[in-house]
Amino acid sequence: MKLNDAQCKCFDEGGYIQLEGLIEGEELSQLQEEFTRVEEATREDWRRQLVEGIDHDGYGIGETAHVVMPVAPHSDIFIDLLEHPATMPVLEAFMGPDVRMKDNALHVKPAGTGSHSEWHRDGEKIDGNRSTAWPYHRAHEWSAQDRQAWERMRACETPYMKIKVFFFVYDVDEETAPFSVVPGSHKIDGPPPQYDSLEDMPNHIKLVGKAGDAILWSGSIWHTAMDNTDTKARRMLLYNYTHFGMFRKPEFIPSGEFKEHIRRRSPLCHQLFGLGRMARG
Ligand SMILES: O=C(O)CCC(=O)C(=O)O
Repeated sequence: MKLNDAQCKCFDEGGYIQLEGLIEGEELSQLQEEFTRVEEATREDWRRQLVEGIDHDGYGIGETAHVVMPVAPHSDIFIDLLEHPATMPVLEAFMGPDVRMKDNALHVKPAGTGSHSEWHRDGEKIDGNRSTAWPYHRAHEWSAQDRQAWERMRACETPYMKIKVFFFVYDVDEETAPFSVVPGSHKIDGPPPQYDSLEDMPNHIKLVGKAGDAILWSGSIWHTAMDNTDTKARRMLLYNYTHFGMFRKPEFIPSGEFKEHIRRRSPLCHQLFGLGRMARG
């Protein structure tokens, strides 16, 4: 699935896009089943971590979020979503031919919990420094072949450094801690302003939707999770993409049996896991 010109403009100007109904019917039921299986299987570990003390992470692991990172080794269905045929063309059109997964997670935000984040934009460690710039700083170092591939696939002037894809596994309403953004803020310099209440951020919008929808967003956009004031948990799958050669934590680099498993999958999958670049015709 390729975005039309209006959708491309919308993503580039707004810094995000929501794609509806990417997973439906039997596939959605299977995804929900697998999600529940992993959530149940890891619940005790999560509770233990809460008691023993936890390494709080960008996704808010703690009382306000049950997070399983990485989730990919838990089921092929989670790997399928990493290389989903509707999201990959968007990632390539805005990032280029060397896109690679940085991290992936199952994320449950329990009913009645406060937000696990504040308004922020994601930063990346670049040459030892944390940067929040949205253009990819090393695109000028691409090989001639990559530059040609980019000319064929690109839908924007300058490749983005980071895009994240969040799949809604169940419906997300205004009360269900919706992921929220300030459209267009991905190209503004500097950190977002802070307010006493997350709700006070001017011009923010709450990205609500149905199970099976996905939101794709620039890591540089001002964003946060809202409070979950609902009686149901928010359940999402999070995929984070940067470029081949950029930093990632060791737990996201496949090893052992899982690496062999990935080797049996598509060339695109090899690339996304960083096992090797995919040939581009
Ligand atoms: O869980 C959320 O909605 C917020 C996630 C977030 O802040 C991030 O991915 O940087």
